[in-house]
Amino acid sequence: MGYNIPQKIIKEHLVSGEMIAGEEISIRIDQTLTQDSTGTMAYLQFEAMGIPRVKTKRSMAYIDHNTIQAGFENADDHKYIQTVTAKHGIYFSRPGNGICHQVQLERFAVPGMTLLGSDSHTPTAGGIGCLAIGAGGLDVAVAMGGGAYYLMMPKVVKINLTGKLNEWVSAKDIILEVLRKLSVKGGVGKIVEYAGEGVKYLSVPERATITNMGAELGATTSIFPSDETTREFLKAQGREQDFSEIKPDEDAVYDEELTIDLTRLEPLAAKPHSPDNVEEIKNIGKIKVDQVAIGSCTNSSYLDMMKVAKILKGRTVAPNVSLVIAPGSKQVLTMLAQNGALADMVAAGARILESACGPCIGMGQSPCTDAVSLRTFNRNFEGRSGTKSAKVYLVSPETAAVSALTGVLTDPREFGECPKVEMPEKFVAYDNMVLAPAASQEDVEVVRGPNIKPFPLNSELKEKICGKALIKVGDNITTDHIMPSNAKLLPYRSNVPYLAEFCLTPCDPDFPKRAKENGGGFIIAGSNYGQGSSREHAALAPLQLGIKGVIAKSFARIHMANLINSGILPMTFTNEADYDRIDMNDELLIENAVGQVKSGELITVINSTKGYSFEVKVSLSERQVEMILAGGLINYTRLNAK
Ligand code: MIC
Ligand code: SF4
Repeated sequence: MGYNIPQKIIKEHLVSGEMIAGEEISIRIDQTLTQDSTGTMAYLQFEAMGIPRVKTKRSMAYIDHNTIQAGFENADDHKYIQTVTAKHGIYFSRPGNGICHQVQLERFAVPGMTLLGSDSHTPTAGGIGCLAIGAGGLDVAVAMGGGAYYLMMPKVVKINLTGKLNEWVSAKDIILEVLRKLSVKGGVGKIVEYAGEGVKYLSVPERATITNMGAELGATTSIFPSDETTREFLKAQGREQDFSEIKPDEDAVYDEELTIDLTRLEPLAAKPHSPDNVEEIKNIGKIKVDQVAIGSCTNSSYLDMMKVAKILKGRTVAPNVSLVIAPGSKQVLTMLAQNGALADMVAAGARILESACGPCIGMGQSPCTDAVSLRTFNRNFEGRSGTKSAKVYLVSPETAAVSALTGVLTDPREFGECPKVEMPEKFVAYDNMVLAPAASQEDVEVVRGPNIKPFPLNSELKEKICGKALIKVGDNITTDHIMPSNAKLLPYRSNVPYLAEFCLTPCDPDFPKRAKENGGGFIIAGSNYGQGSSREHAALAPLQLGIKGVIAKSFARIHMANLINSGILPMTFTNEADYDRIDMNDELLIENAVGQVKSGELITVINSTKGYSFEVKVSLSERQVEMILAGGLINYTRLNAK
C-alpha cells in the first residue's frame, strides 16, 4: 500500500508510535518558528529548560504581531527576543521584515521538511510542500531543544481540485468553499492534502493562501505537492537547491476524499462572525462598506498585491471607505516600490501599513461602531477587529480592491477586465533583516524589561478536585474569547497575571473576579472549544485563575494540547444532555482524580449542588496522563530529567 504526502513526510521523521490514525506518534522537527506575541513565553520556557543551543536545522524568531509600540512593553519584548535568540542559536527576523508565514514561505520553508511554529497559521508553508504544524510555545520550545513533537496521527483527507479557476475567482475562494463544505471543526484530527489537475494552475503563494486557512478548518495542517511550480518559485527566490519533488504514491490511500470543481466556483465571502459562514457575493447583496483591509498571512503576497494595485491604478477609493494595505514582507513591499505599484496604491488613496499583522490581530485600524469591514484575512470572529459591533467579511484581494472603489460589497466580475499578473522570474531576495545568532553564547547578555513576569506553574494533580462551574459557554468559543488579543492586551503577552484579568471577559466580564473569589473551579463549554489561535495564554490565564478542568462537548486541537501542557484537565461530555443540566455556580467534585485519570476510563463528576453524577471522557495518551498527574509539561520534564 502506497503513502500519501503527509504519511511520506511523517514516516521520514517518525520518532515513536505507529502511523495509525488516532494513535499518538512523535516526529522530529527540522525547523521552528516563533512570532513575538507567542515568542516571549516560548523563549522563557526554552531558557527554563537549560539547553544552551537549539538543535534544529533552522529556528526563526519573527517580530510581526506586536509592532505598534504604544508603550515600552513591545520594544522591551522585542529586545528580549533579539538577545535571547542571539544567545541560543536562533535567527532573528527584525520588525519590518514581514509577517512570519509570508517570510518563511519566501525565504526558509523547504519541501519535505517538518516545521513547528508557535502560531496556528504555520501550515502556510504547506503551500511549498512542507509539513508545517502550529503548536503552543512550550511545544515549540521543546522542539528547539531537539525534543520530538507529539501528536495524534491524523487522518488524511484528499481534496481534488478539478478544472481551472475563472477570471476574478481566486485561491481565497477555494478555501472559503472548503470551509463552507467542511466547517470550522471539519478538519479536527485531519491533514488535508490537495491534489488534482487544478493544482498545476496555482502558484506557490496561492497554494499558501489555501493551506494558511486550513487552520480555520481546525486541521492539523494542509499540504500541496512539491512540483515544477514549486521549483520555479524556489528558483525565483534564489534557492533552487532547496527543491525536491514530493508527490503521493500512485496507490496512496486516503481516509476521506472531496472534489471541488474550480470552474464552478464564484467569488465568495465569509460573513460575520465565522470563517465557515460562506456565501456567494452576488447573493449577499451590495452592502455599504466602511473599511477594507488588505494583507495578513493569508493574502499579502506579491501576486495579491499586484492584482490590487492594478485594480486601484488611476482610480480613487470611495469616500465612505478607509482602505488599508499591509504588504506581507519586505520583499513584497520592496518590489511594489520598485515597479511603481506602491505609488498606484497610494495615489488611489490607500493607507499603507507596515509589513506586519496589524489589523488582523486588532493592532490598530479597529473599525467604527457597527461598521462593515471587508478583510482579506482569515478570521472574522466577533470582536477580533477591536470593535465588538463591527461586521467583518472575509474576501479575496480582488473583491476587496473592487469594493474599496465602489464603496459597497461588489462581485469583482462587475469590474470589467481582470488584471493579469505574472509570477516574477526573480524576487528581490535580500535577507539583510535577518540576524544570524551569535557564534558564542558568552558574547550575549539577555535583556529583560520590567514587563516580563514569571509564568504560572501548576502543581501535581490532587486526589480530590472540586470547585464551581464558573462559566458556561456555547459552541465554537475561540481563543480570542478566552484570551482576547488587541492593541491594549497584546503588549502583555509576557505578563500572564495581568492578562488573566481579561480571561473570558468577552463572554462574561465578571469571570476573572468570580474565579479568584472562588479559588478557581471549572469551565463548561460546548463543541470545538478553543478554536483559532495557538496562544498558550488561553491556557495559562485560566491556570493563573485556578482553573482545574474544562468540561466541553469537544476541543480544538492546539488548545487541548495547551491545556494538557499546563496541567489543566480537558474532559468531554459522554452524554451531551449533561451539558444542558449543569448551571453556572453548580458545585462539581471529582473524587479519586489520580486513580480515575490513570485508569484511562470514564471519570465520574459529582454535581453536589443538584445531587447527581455524570461521566466524562478524558482522551489522553499515556504520556499525557503522566503530564496531567505531574501538573503540566514543565513539571513532567523536570520529573523525568531526575
Ligand atoms: C492569530 O492569528 O490569532 C495569532 C495572533 O496569530 C495567533 C497567535 C497569537 O495569539 O499570538 C495564532 O494564530 O496562533
Ligand atoms: Fe498575523 Fe493575522 Fe496571520 Fe495571525 S492570522 S499570523 S495575526 S496575519
